[in-house]
Amino acid sequence: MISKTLRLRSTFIFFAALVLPATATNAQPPQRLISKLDARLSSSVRAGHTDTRRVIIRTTSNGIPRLTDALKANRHFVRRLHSTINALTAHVPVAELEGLSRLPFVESISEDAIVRAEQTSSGGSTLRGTLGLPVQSPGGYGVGVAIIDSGLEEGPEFADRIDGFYDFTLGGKLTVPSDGYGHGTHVAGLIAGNGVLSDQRYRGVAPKARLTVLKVLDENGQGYTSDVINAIEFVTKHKSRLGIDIINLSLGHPILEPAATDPLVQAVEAAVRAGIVVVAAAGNVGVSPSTGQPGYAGVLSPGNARSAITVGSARTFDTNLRSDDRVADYSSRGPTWYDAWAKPDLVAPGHGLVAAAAKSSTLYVNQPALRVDDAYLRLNGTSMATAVVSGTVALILQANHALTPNAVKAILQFTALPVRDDQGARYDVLTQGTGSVNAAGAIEVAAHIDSSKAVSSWWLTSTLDPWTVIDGQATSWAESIVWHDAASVGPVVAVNEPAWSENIVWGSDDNIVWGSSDNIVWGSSDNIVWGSNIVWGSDDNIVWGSNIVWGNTLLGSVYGSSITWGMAVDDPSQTVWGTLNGGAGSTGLVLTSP
Ligand SMILES: [Ca+2]
Repeated sequence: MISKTLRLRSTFIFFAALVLPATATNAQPPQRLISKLDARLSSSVRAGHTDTRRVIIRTTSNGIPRLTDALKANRHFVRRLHSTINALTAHVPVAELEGLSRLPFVESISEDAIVRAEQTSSGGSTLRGTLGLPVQSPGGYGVGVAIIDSGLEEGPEFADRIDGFYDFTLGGKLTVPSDGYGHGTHVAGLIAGNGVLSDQRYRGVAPKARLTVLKVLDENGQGYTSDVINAIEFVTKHKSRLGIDIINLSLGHPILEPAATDPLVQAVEAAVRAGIVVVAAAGNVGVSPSTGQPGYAGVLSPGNARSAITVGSARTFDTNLRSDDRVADYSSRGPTWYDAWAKPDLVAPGHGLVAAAAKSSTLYVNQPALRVDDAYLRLNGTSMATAVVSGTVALILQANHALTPNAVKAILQFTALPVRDDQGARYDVLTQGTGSVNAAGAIEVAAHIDSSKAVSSWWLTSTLDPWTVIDGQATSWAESIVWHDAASVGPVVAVNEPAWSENIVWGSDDNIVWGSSDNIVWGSSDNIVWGSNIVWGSDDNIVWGSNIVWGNTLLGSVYGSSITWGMAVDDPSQTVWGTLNGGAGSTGLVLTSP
């Protein structure tokens, strides 16, 4: 019992791979903004420019008619209406911008098109855009997110949306919010920061969501498994009272035992059974330290919980466009140790993301190179990607609050947009899951589901096009999910499957029938999905040779000599899985400990 307790209190690995200090820049001091105007427009107004600009003006929810009247009265040309975001694009002389901004129903004025180029060059401001989301909405209104992390530093980015702060490094005491490390505040900012300190440039994914924060990591980003479990249990027990729909876990530790006995996994599974969507980081250990090559089996606990939504990190290169995205090398790949389950479930933007800074935190104080505009930090990692998915889940639930965690996960996988490598080939499913999160597509599906339809019947209320247009580029959805070890192709989210109506453990029921579900995720040992550079079973080339992650001693003692899994490969679909090689029969794969 004593040794068990000690092992549970294993140290966490903190996932935000820090951005290295950039070369010194000769940045100009930030210019104070004129209220409601973006930086360039503020500068132009101050300089007394006399030209006319093309600007995007956002209004309060009912402000568009009054704004249109005001513009027409001054004979200004309204170019385009953006009704879903309560905005329009118009041509307005610089000299009139400040006066226009004072109208009570005007929320902000931004330069059109040119602002986007500014955002690209400065980076980090394309998060909502690349998710297919307008700047202003949706915001996850009415949805509650529990963030189990290093805490949170209060500020205008979160205003009055913090429902409670519980310090589980002190046994779960209800206390005043704080964040000694700064990681939790950044995660919270990505999920729900309102961008008020950047004129919405660094607005989070669900800026109307409510937050409950449970501190489990210290000022160095470390904590104990037991504290995390306590926090998850607390949230699960008080789900209704606290109004929590989602748990964000941007943390984890090496997988030390099968999921069936892993206590952290069990806590996660219990939370999901209680109806909470749990989003977990895959880990940042995708690269073998000995070879510098991406490798497999680096997913950490609790990312090995089948019902969790396990998230890897994609690089967006600060463009909305999806075709230039790549999976980050450091993003942990599947399969999971012991169980050999397919993970991650999907990837999400996680690299170079800018979000709220905790100004008293270790990260902010000791790492000035991470700061952006004083009020923000730029961080990388699957922690950040996890937060992006948690925010997306809040938007999905806002669109349809009746969806179960399994249904939410299926929708996320089904609508994900597959990412391709430099050669144009799809990353395999153990690297990216089904693809990179597609908030716009996922919301569209969720909004068209009638959850009152009988189990096993069609529940979509209209026909949907299985693609999403982002930055003018139409990209097809993955249109598949991974259930157990099989890739299921077909209209799996169009029907109210038993697995969507009940909170059974994801992948546990072999009797579910849908589409063609025989496509095993990984191939035979001769046709390994992970490419020629990685030789499975050789401790020089794989992630688990790393002392940081596993440690030879630990592996030897926990593991014994080997584990084995074998999967028959039955007609895998090249079109779905890209790099997966076919071929019937399999000798199975044998993992040997280093
Ligand atoms: Ca991009």
